[in-house]
Amino acid sequence: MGKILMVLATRNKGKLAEFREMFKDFPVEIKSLLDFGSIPQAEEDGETFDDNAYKKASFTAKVLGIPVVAEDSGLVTEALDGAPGVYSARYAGEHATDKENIAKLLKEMKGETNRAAYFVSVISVAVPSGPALTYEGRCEGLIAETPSGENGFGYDPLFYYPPLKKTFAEMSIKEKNAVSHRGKALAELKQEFDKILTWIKQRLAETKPPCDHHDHDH
Ligand code: ITT
Repeated sequence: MGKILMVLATRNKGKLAEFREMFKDFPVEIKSLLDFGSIPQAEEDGETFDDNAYKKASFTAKVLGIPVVAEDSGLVTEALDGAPGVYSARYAGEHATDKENIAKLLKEMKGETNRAAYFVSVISVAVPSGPALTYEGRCEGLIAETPSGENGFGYDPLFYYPPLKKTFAEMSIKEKNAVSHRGKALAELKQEFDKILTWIKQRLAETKPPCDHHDHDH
């Protein structure tokens, strides 16, 4: 059987690698926006992860005219009233690097004894006509006092996961996927995969013009 194409509306290579690892035993080929050259970018101005995941997925599905998967994620800390939250990617400024974001978070957390935090991942599967399905995962941990580890991306060197006594940056992709916010959301997506494909087919059939039966009926 041929592979099913999954277009992931992301330019984040770390996310892409985690999606690919999760689906490596599935007949799925994952492409990202990095494979499409320059296409318009969705505005990520939502107040919630849900809003932004849906915006990215539905906008890109409309632009490309095919079903699209998008993910919005971020780090939520108790001590900073939820920051960096939906601003996680640009916490230290519009085009901030991971290093700059880490430095800013460490500065803001300086002297805080409450280091509790969690990561959230919301995955949205959208068709060009608008409807979407949503999956969510969370992972609780602590903000470390100093960065540790080389793997992963974003805030991984600062996110300490007590059950494994490691930061996310000290884990392999496989280890991280087994416990992370994204891994949990992806596990749900995988489990529901057949249902999602059926849902997509139904949505695509609904939006076809009523008399457009030429291809299959004759
Ligand atoms: P796309 O919108 O192109 O997918 P992005 O990096 O802008 O990429 P988001 O808007 O979802 O993605 O921002 C998520 C940010 O949250 C990300 O840039 C990291 O800073 C942080 N983040 C999310 N998941 C993470 C993870 O597993 N490990 C470390 N940091 C993470």
